[in-house]
Amino acid sequence: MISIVNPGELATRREVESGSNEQEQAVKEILAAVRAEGDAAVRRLTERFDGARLASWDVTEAEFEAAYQAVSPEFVEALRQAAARIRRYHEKQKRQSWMEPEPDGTVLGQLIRPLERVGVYVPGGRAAYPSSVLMNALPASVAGVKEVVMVTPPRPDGSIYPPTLVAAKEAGVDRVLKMGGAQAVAALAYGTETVPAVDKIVGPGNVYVAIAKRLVYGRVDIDMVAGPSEIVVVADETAKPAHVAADLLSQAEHDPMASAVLITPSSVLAEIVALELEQQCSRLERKEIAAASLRDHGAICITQDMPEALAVANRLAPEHLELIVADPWHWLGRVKNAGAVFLGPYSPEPVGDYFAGPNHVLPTNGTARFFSPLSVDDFIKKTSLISYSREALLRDGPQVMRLAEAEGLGAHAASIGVRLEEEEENDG
Ligand code: HSO
Ligand code: ZN
Repeated sequence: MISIVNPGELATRREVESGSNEQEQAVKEILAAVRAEGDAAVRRLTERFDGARLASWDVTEAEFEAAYQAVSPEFVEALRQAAARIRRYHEKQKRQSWMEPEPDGTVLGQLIRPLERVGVYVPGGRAAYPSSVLMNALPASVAGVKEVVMVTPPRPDGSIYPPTLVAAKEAGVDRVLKMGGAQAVAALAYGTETVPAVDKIVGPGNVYVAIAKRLVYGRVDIDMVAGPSEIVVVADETAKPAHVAADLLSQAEHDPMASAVLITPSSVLAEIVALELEQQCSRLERKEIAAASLRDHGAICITQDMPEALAVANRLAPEHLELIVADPWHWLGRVKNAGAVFLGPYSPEPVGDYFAGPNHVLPTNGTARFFSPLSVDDFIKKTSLISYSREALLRDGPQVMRLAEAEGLGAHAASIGVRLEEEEENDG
């Protein structure tokens, strides 16, 4: 089922679908319709694509209450504990505004301000993960965003998957709107009679949602477009094969396009994990998905030694990297590219997907070379502060004028010059 390969045979990137021309054309038409007609277009498209006729798309308090009744109290409690841990972790990411006086009285600094309003897209159907609602909405709330608006496509009867609604409440989402697809992205980007325009749209969606986000980027900010899940496990002979196989399968079950790779210097471990994968996969509810993922995008890679294993992992730059080795903290020093690192035998990746605290929205498909996990930073912006003193302007003014003149920008030079001349007159 899974192939055993040499380091040289490992593919580093997968072709991820970015949408066809026809799909892009369809999305452009939807964006234009919502922009021109507002709510009427969203209503029409929701009927067409989701088969739902809605009196109102705002989820009411009564609907939230019904959602709580529909899930188990144990689920609510687990979600609450997860939310508390995620909140606490993200609190540590908050930055302070700063101001620094210089001896001459000049003050420079940086203001940190939250975005005013953010839209969180939550897919419908089976990909409606309550955990992702927490991971997208909580950092916004910690950043101090005034209003978090969530959109999610309704089921044909106009309802929303109850765990999604419970997660929205627990994450402090202010409004949940029953709309999805490119029309929901358009409504958030342009605003309609009833939907306020937001400053940023985050959250995963299907190819139409991804195209729509790409097209509205610039009018609003967007998060990166996440690809299928990935896991790389670097393990040595101290790792339990059953654990390694279970962890690989935990990501393989997400998507036939997901990728799960074991890198190990131990050929013995490699052989046993291959057998374990067969056995464990056959017992999974989602065995078809996991098997397709392992067959098409999975691999076990045998290396000479641990340094080579880490070098291969860095080349893959995986979304998730597990180090199940004798001294994981020692090898951490060699990790350059990974969205999240899981150290030691008691840190299976799902603990990070749901509970530990760090965000599970992570860079995929090799982009951990330059992208970071979703964080509070994604929901703030910075403003530079400059307050020059008289003394400083007299000192630096001539230099500024030289630079302006070299660029042929006389008005720039004059805005300095007029002040310097005035000061000279006053002195003389
Ligand atoms: N592993 C996924 C997140 C997720 N797993 C949600 C379960 N639910 C991408 O990091
Ligand atoms: Zn997962």
